[in-house]
Amino acid sequence: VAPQADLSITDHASDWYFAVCAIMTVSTLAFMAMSMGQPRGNRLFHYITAGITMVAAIAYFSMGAGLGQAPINVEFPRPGSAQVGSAGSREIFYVRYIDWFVTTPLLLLDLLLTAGLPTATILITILADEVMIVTGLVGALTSSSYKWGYFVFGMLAFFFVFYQVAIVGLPAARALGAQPGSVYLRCGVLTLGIWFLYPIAWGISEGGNVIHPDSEAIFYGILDVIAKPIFGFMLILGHRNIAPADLGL
Ligand code: RET
Repeated sequence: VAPQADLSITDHASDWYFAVCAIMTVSTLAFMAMSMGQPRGNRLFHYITAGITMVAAIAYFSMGAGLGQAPINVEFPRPGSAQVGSAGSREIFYVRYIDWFVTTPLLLLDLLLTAGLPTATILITILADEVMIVTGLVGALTSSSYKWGYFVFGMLAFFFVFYQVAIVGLPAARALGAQPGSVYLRCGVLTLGIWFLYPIAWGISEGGNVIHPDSEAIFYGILDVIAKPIFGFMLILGHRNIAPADLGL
């Protein structure tokens, strides 16, 4: 296996991380500006979505500065690295998980409120989501192969979230009318399609130590831009044609 390119973008003051920080910041300002064109009672989805990108902007600021990370011991360094077969270390950006712990429940709230689901259904889905993120964090910080145990718990929680969004949410959104049905379908498909790639990124980064942390930065960065700002614009533009009262809000 050829050595993997070391782009030195996870060392310190990374332009890539700061670029994603800028995208998140500009999106936050755009969502707040868009809210001003609406009566106060119609701003719920703008506020939730702006909160999501604001938290991400701060997480990316931290990672750009080389902060919010800690090294863990890795027994089998990635293929191609000079340390193959020996012990080494890998930086784990735990600040991602602090971001996700706050923002993934808000993303689910955006989606599940659009489907008008009962409070109990929304709460249990968010609880499963928090289990998914925390097991991912603890697994990422674990050096021994017990980390894969945490990954399995996280995947089980993820399947529960997936089920609620796909099987429970879609018919509920459609029952509310053509507009909520179509916004939910578009945003839901985007969400499930993108969220599915996170455990894959985890498996080859924090999990298996297969790709360089620089590649991890690019992988998660692209996913985060699609899952937060792009999802957010789709959702907010879709809600222009839906009255909050139609969703029971
Ligand atoms: C982990 C590892 C444990 C198993 C699973 C995971 C899924 C994470 C997901 C994260 C989504 C993050 C988003 C961030 C927005 O910018 C924790 C990686 C299933 C789905 C949408």
